[in-house]
Amino acid sequence: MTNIAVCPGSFDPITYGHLDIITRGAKVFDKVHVVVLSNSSKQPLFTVDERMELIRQSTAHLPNVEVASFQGLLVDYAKKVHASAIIRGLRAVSDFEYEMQITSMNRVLEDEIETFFIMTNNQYSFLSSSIVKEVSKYGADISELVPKPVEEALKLKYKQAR
Ligand code: COD
Repeated sequence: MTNIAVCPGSFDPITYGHLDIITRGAKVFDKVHVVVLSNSSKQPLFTVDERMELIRQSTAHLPNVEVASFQGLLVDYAKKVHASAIIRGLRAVSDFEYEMQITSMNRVLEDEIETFFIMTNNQYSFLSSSIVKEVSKYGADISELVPKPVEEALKLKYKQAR
């Protein structure tokens, strides 16, 4: 039996924190689908296609990772690709309440799919897409926080916006 997991997120844009949980998930599951979904409480900087391309470039070295996007419910995507698991990352206590809420909602929608949490690597415990965008906007060095293609895409985005 192939163990398939979905690693969902906004990935606006992918950071080393995301990449760390994707990499660790890919060691445990036979296949990991990294899927860009819409979070109705967030206004994205990058288009869905841009986010997917940045994830593709950043995960090209991981042969069992596939990148996709989906307009709709996460559990519907998981069923479509026959995934038995959802992978999420946990940083701080502040993540817990939100994660518990969406995990419970997903379980109400589909109780056959289990959510697994991967604890952040200490090195990335403070890291989020929002904080990267915030400092990048003012020209800070983000080379330790995001893969190279993301660093370049952010430079371009903010130069165009200025
Ligand atoms: N270390 C470890 N994990 C991290 C780090 C880090 N530094 N940074 C981020 N992560 C984890 C997050 O905790 C999360 O688990 C994952 O990476 C993705 O993070 P984001 O911020 O890119 O993605 P979110 O939280 O905005 O994703 C929310 C979804 C888009 C998955 C959600 O809104 C969704 O499922 N939307 C589709 C509609 C749906 O099905 N809704 C029902 C559920 S409410």
